[in-house]
This record gives sequence, C-alpha cells and structure tokens, in this order.
Amino acid sequence: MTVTGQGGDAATSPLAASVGLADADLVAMYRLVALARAVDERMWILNRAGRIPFVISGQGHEGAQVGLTWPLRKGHDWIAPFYRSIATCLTFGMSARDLMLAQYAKAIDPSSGGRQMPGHYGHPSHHLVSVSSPVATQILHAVGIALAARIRGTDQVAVAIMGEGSSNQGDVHEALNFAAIHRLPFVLIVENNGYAISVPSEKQLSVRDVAVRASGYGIPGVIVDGTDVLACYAAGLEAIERARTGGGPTLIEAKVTRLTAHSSDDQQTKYRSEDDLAEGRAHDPLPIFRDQLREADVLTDAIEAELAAEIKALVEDATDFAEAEPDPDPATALDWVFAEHWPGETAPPWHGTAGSHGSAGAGGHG
Ligand SMILES: Cc1ncc(C[n+]2csc(CCOP(=O)(O)OP(=O)(O)O)c2C)c(N)n1
Ligand SMILES: [Mg+2]
Repeated sequence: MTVTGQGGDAATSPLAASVGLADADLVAMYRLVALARAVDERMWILNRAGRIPFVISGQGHEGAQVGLTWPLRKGHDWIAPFYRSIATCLTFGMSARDLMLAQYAKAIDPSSGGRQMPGHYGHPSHHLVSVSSPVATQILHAVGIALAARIRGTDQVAVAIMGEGSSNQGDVHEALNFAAIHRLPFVLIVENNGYAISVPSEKQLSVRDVAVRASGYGIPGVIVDGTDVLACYAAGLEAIERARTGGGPTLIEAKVTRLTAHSSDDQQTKYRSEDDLAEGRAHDPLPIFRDQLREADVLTDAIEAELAAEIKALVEDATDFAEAEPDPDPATALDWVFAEHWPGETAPPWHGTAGSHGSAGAGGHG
C-alpha cells in the first residue's frame, strides 16, 4: 500500500479534491498524526518507568502541526520549531528513532548528541533549527533565515512555531516588525492551547486572539481550528505560497487543546477543572481526523489495520534502538557546546549521517 502521498494510488475523493490533494496524501497526514501520538504516549510510559527523565508533549497539537507544515518543501524550506513540535518534526523528515534518541540523550542523537534539554529536537539536514529553551527567541532566528533566503534568492520560506504565552515576549514584536517591513518569506505559527504552563490565556493576553496583533504589523492574521487538519493545511498553503511569492509574512493562530499536563513534571488537575479537561478531550484532533477520513471512505478497515501495525512496530523499534545505543562519552560533554569547537570546521559526530535514523516520519510530499 502506498501511504506516502507520492505515486501509487492516485484516487481522489471529494474530500481530498476539496483541498487539492489525493487520498494518499490524507492517509499519509493521518499516519503522521497517529504516529506522533503513539511516539508521544510511549515517551510518557518511559518517563513513568524511569527510563527517560522528562517529557514535554505535543498531544492535542498534532493535527495543526501536520496540516500547517505539510505544504512546506522538505529539505528546502526551514522550520524553527518549539518543544511541542513532535508531529512537525516527523512531518519535516525526522524519524521516530531520531526523536527517541533525543529523549534518551544518546551519543548519536541527531538533535544534539545528548546535549540539549529533552524535547529540544532539531536536525540540520532536515532544516529543523534546534529548539530554543528561552521561548520566542526562535522567531528571530527564523526571520534571520528568511532574510538570508531573500539575500541569496533561494526561494525558501522560514517558519517559526510557538505557543500563545510565548507570543507576549518582546522578541516577537521585533521579529514581526522586521519581517513585515522587508516583506520577508516568513510565517509565524502560534499554537494556542489556552495555557502557558498553569496560566490561562485570559491572564496572559489582553486580547482573545493572538492573530489580531498581525494588523499592528500590516500583515494578514489568520485564525484556524487546530483540530481541523485540512483547514490547517489550507491556511498553511496560502501563507507559505504568499511568503514564497513575495507577499510577505503571515501570522497563523491555530486553536488547539493541550491534552496532557504542561510536562511530565506538572500536574494539571491542580489548576484545571474537570469540565475544562473534558472540553479539551472533545477537541482531540486524532479521532476527529479519523472520523472525517472514515466518513469520506478514505480510511478503510484495511488501511487502519495496516497503519496501526506499522506504527506499533515503529514505536517498538525506536524504543529498542534508542535504549540499546551507547550514551555519549562523559569526557566529550563540553565538546561542541562552547565556541572553541562549534561553529567551526569540524561538524559534531552526530551530524555524520545526512539522513534520519530509521524510516522518516513522512512521505516525499512538497
Ligand atoms: C523566556 C522564557 N520565559 C519563561 C520560560 C519558562 N517556560 C517554558 S514553557 C512556558 C510556557 C509557554 O507557554 P506557551 O507559549 O503558551 O506554550 P505551551 O507550553 O502552552 O505550548 C514557560 C513560561 C522560558 N522557557 N523562557
Ligand atoms: Mg500555550
């Protein structure tokens, strides 16, 4: 079966046609949402079993992440992701093994050779910038990449992703102002899950929607239902094409839900009501997307069974693979952390391979 969005089954249901995609694309998108969820759930189990120290989860964000980044050109465009970007990283080419190697902080972890905080994924050859711990600093990094693309005439688009709480940082103003003045090929995605750790959005934002701030920069601000994968795809496509064709930046706000606590060190029942949590579960993009594809006859029993088996095998393989890999040599802990080693002539050893460990998350779209 082809579920990669390339070649093979070229069937196009009315649902797929409504967004200009083939059925195989929709199945490939669903596969990524489901794979991200399965990898994420496994991380929580490994954390509770004492195997990995810390999890920061993308559960509830996956539909928006896959839909919004699907129209990017893999290996050409750039993404500066944030710590919830598990599905984004899978969509842009990282594998389940790559993510798990970072969680275990192994020597060959492509994100940082075990030097970054857990959940701070990155992959140079997939054009995923290493996650920045101080929130919102990555927005300026992505705008810098967009400026470089403009100067070099490379036709590349740079995307930065963050939460709504992070949108209140001063860096965001600087980044959007600069990107808007120079009409840079830049898209800012805000995944609004209603909380910044334990602080609800009413206590972080003076407006209900982050997207309205776009008007202060003279750029389009778009609100999209983050549980609607195909609406996210359409919003992402429009913004990315606008950026690529000289139309300047867009701010996209995807309304999502945070299905887990902020992190494995947080207990959200201490500050969220049972009603609030139930409301969140009702906006889980995974069953919503599944039902939509089942109703459209894009997802059949046979495809679902095959995907479930494949995803189970990928999660088992990623866990076993990462578990068996050697830890970094403690004597190298400071190598490539300070400027005397990096940036420099010699790339870190974990950048030695061009591609991912194991099969990549996505197909060859874009
Ligand atoms: C500059 C800075 N301030 C504070 C923190 C601590 N911090 C980490 S995540 C987070 C919440 C961010 O909330 P939001 O942007 O809404 O993203 P979410 O975690 O909800 O996806 C905070 C305050 C930080 N990492 N960097
Ligand atoms: Mg938030």
